[in-house]
Amino acid sequence: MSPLAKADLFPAKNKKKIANHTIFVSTWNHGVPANNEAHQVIENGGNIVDAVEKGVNVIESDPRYTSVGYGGLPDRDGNVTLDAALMDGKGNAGCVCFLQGFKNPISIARKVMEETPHVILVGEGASQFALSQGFKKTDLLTPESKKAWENWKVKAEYSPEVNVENHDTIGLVGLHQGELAASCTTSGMAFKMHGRVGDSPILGAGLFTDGEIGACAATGLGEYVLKSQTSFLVIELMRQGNSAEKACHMALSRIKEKFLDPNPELEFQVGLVVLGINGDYAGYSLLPGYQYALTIDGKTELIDAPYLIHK
Ligand code: SD4
Repeated sequence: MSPLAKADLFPAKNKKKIANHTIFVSTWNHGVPANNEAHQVIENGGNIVDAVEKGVNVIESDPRYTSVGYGGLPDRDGNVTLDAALMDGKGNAGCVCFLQGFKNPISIARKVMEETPHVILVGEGASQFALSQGFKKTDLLTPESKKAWENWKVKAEYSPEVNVENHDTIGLVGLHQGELAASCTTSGMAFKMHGRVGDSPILGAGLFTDGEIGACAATGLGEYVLKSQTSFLVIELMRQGNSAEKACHMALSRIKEKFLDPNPELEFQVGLVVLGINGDYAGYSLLPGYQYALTIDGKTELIDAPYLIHK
């Protein structure tokens, strides 16, 4: 039997030519400043990995966003624990999970990618690595996030909210001169169990990049994104010739059929951003209320995403 050609094993149907534009797509309203920064990095001569890292750094460092980095809401014991990952189109990737005391976990994830033989570092080991790379320890709990935790403790009920304040995890996917990359960073679900890690730092779930096809990132209730390998699935559906929007629709339908349809009492949000090598982009969510930011050659808009479940 003759060996299968690569094209038979991984057929990229409808492969279109590489888009000659610089495009960023990111989750939620905080995607606007993130995309703008990412575009500026390109303008200043940076590459696509620099752009998706520095773009989300802006949100990580801003305490007004209580779902990412500094000022992120803590776990139920009052600890801010961060997850982040970055992946380029060649399959290089770095991830940090359950990281405490550093403002910019995405930059530490990038160092894991570039400076270690590994892909994922967690907890204390990730902290030691960060210190060895010159990152400074910071207290991430702001007076506001501490107060929110103290208010939560009065009832101490864990119930993930849909579309919290119109921001959540930031996932950013970008394309420049035929190079793709994705980043994803979060403080995870507010008031989660200590030690919980979500989808955001896990390749295939919270993000995935294939340089021949596209890049995808996810936000929302990570447990279901993990169990569905949503970002990987979206890219594989695009490989089969589906548009970015159709691939999102199909991947979110998988979550609905598997988890929501059999359990009518369940309600949770999952939102996606996707960008194909050909410039085809989409944002899509399970429920209404999700927005994504789109920047094409420096022009940014915030878009209400189409959604799957119309009640
Ligand atoms: C997670 N997807 O940790 C992330 C962020 C989040 O509601 O908190 N979503 O599950």
